[in-house]
Amino acid sequence: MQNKEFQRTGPLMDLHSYPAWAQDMMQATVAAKEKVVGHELFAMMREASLPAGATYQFLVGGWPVIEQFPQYMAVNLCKIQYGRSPGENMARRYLMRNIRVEQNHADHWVEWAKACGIGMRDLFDSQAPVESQALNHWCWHSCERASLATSMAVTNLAIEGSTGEWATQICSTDTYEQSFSAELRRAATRWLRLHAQYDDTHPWEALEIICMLIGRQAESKYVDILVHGISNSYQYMKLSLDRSLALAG
Ligand code: HXD
Ligand code: FE
Repeated sequence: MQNKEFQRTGPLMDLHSYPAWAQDMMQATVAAKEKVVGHELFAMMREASLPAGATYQFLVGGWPVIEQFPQYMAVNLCKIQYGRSPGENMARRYLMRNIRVEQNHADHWVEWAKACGIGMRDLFDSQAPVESQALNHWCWHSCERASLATSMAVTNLAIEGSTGEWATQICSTDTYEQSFSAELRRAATRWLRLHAQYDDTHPWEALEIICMLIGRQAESKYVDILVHGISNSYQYMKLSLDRSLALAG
């Protein structure tokens, strides 16, 4: 048992610091991730050429996930028993700390929407299309039914990891930021800037926790479940983005 435990020695943000099964898992999901990160909607947002209707669908459709993200983490927190393993101890700290951090992120999404002319009632009362609701449903399903490691992979690793990358792309030029009036600029892009990768360690910390929970070796059946869960998150994100673009057309 002892020798199967994973304790990271290499740098946090280097895939080689993780067990071979985790490297394979990341490799197996990279294509699905690229379809999110490289999505046309984000490219248009970066160029400030996204039609207002698509911006509306994106911000309104994404809201349930933003609002409920800390709640998914809270469900995962309930799976943990203090002191049971180093992985659970680290997950406990991570989840408690980041639930607090996410408190502000919902506020920043509301500000982003407001700067785009979308009021709180639009966010709170609009019925998002099922294609956009699906990501939220998937997150609840996973967090309520799957293991701690699997549901952290579905949410903290897949959703926050890819989000770090697409937010970085949008922030890679100042075109989008400049498309807002000077007094709205900062508030409009705060959510994006906070999620833009640069030194975002969150998804890596999630990967480290997942590896500590599972260990140096993983059964291939379990790796398949993780790969499937991570890919599902990317596919649901893409589904929502596709629908947002289609509805604006
Ligand atoms: C993607 C739209 C189609 C949903 C993006 C979800 C990003 C969740 C990031 C997480 O940290 C929660 C938050 O509000 O900051
Ligand atoms: Fe966040």
